[in-house]
Amino acid sequence: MKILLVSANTNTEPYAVYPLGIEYVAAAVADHHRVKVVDMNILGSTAALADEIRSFDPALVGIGLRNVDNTDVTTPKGFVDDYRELVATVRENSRAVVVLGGSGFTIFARQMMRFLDADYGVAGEGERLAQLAKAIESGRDPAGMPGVMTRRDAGAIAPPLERVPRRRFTPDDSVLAFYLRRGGMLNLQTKRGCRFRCVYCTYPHIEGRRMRYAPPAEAARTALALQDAGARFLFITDAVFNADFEHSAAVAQAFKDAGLKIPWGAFLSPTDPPAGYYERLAEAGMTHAEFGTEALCDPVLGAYRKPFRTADVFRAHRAAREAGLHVAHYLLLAGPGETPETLSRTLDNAEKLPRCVLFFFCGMRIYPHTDLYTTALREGQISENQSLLTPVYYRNAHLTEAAVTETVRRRSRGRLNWVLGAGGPQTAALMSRMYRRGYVGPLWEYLVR
Ligand code: B12
Repeated sequence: MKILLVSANTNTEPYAVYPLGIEYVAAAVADHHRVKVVDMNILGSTAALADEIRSFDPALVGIGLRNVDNTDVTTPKGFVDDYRELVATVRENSRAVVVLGGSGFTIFARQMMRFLDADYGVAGEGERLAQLAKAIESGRDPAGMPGVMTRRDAGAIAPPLERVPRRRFTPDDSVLAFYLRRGGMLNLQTKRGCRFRCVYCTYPHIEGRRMRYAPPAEAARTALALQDAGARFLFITDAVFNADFEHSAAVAQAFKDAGLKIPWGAFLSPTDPPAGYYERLAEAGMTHAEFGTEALCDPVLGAYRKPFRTADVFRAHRAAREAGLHVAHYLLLAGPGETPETLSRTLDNAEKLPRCVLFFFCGMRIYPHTDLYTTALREGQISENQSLLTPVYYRNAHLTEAAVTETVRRRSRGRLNWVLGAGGPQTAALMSRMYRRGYVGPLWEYLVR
């Protein structure tokens, strides 16, 4: 059958992100169906989408929902109303079956099915669309298939696939050109799954807890293919790249052996690294380390259930800096356990981290399928039937988000390297001007002080 896959993401803050998830889904169905991928970042309007639908005339339209909102209390933005308009456009222009998927969908699958009035959804890994499409084509009822949601049956997330599917990167020039013009950044996944138990985090739900690895040589082949297609920077999208020191170091070694020339970056946990770890990554071309640090105060790190303590952060920071990497830390303030004293301690310690950028997120969004959700339920902050599609932030007993934002704003005055949230629209506008002038990559290194 004809399948149209739509990447619905039009968020360009901090920058436009290449739709990697849709690429995996397209590869999973391409052998048995005629597949076309469209990207709302490129189409630009639902009118243009309507034209695509009418000319391709698909029997199934799969819509990839990556973001629900920007999780930023300082400049909040939501995207689900746009998605509703998108589904309405599909309905007005075809009789195709509508299937939803993507990380944002996976977090809120039940609510999204209802809110967007979809026929089916695939929660978790979208490669399972292959089985769903087969069932639809042969007239079988897909209810009960792993990961499949129907109108009647809410279903459950499927157990993770045994292996990370091999990426079949077949460059689509128009899509590539769009992203290559804006910072030259493409992305790459070297494993799926997250074994950590951070109280607020959705990653183990989206990707599963069991880590499944792409063979390092295969990751390196993909990296080279991306480089050959024109990428000038690679972002590794793994939940936590160094969650397995051995595999991540082997991936770096494979990049080096394959002769990868372009720089790359990744999300890391500031756990105490083995000797020489960051040197090995740097020698293989890593330039940007983005640490999910969240707090610099041990009782808060404990309450967030982070797998490290403040002393580890300083050690990881030093090791990454000594290896010559650009370093950023993401901080997540006002979660459970935060008090005015712990906040001061985190900010005092932040001042002691030399030569880096700090991104401060002032408020912890409550997501279903997390321990924070259970805590917020128990504390009466949310109710069981409440939809969290419109963000609800954890209500800290001692501090409001506004008070925390004000404190961070005050203490960050005059410091270019202390950024509220991801920087908001001004930062994104500045970045896109720099991209137009030929700058490459995440660009936050220009703020390092
Ligand atoms: C890496 C990452 C980033 C990197 C991306 C770098 C890059 N160049 O690629 C950076 C740091 C830039 C980033 C930024 C942001 N991110 Co982010 N990011 C991630 C992360 C960790 C991985 C995303 C990824 O690429 N995964 C790998 C691909 C292969 O997986 P996938 O896209 O999920 O696709 C699979 C399935 O979802 C499904 N699928 C996908 N599409 C479709 C379509 C159909 C039809 C079907 C059936 C299935 C399907 O199948 C795919 C293959 O199995 C996720 C969390 C996570 N663990 O998923 C958050 C996540 C996507 N980010 C999130 C957010 C909020 C943001 C920001 C808004 C944050 C901010 N305030 O700046 C920005 C938005 C950027 C933008 N322009 O859109 C949220 C989205 C949920 C929400 N609240 O909206 C997530 C889920 C994290 C969270 N808080 O839970 N992010």
